[in-house]
Amino acid sequence: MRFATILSGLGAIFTSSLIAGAVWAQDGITGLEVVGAPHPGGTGFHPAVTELAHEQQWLDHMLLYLCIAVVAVVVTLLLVVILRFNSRANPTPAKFTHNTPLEIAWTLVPVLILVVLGSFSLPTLFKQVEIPKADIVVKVIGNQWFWSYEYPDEGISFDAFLLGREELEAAGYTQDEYLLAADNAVVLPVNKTVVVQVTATDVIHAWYVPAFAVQHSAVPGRIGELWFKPEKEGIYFGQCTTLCGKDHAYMPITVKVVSQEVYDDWVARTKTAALGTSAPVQVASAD
Ligand SMILES: [Cu+2]
Repeated sequence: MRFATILSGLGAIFTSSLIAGAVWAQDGITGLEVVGAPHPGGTGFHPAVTELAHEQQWLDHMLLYLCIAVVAVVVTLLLVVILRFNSRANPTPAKFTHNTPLEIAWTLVPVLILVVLGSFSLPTLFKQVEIPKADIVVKVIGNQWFWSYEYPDEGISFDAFLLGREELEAAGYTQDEYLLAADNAVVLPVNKTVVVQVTATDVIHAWYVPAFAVQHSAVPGRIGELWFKPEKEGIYFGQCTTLCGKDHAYMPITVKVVSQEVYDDWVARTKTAALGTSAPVQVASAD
């Protein structure tokens, strides 16, 4: 029974890797590796592919080690108190109530830890909100329940809807990528500074791509900005991260990072083709 389960699991992995090897979709971009995606049982981050993501993940690990050190010190002190100062080991307790050097130490040490933390995390925080000069600008609009994208400099606009389970393979994705794959991906060139302007039409949504370490609320009537510079070609998945109504879980984000040549080709093809439902509609003239 267990052997059969393992066999079928291995079969599924083999099949999915075969399918993943030949990713294609209606944008005509094939052969991209899926880089930024969750994995069953995974607890870590998506692979970091932007400067911000590298810095944030380094900060997270540094914080984790610092927390472990603090917990170790506190647990050791607790154990010392429990073992050395219980009523049997220490029947007549000391009566003093103050110890000035100790009080100065337990005030200064946390202050020092906070200063160290701030000196490492604030530069990354500022880097995140100081928007550099863009090579590509993309406007992202959250709707109940899909995303609209505009490339103002290229005159491209399209909507991105969730791909149904039955549509995944035809678009080059696997069943594991259900709720992550959208019918139209955001296509971007590798190693270019991308500035994303985020807004919404109805309620508050949030645009989030973990591998780029970017997330911004999409608020109706406001434009927020984020930036990133992806270092690796591939497919990256994200999701709406502000509860925006009943279909909140069904408005995924798919980003394809490609070479400059593939991007230029995609721009040229997309300008002439009607993508999604936001393509200009031909209205019959009155006369
Ligand atoms: Cu949402």
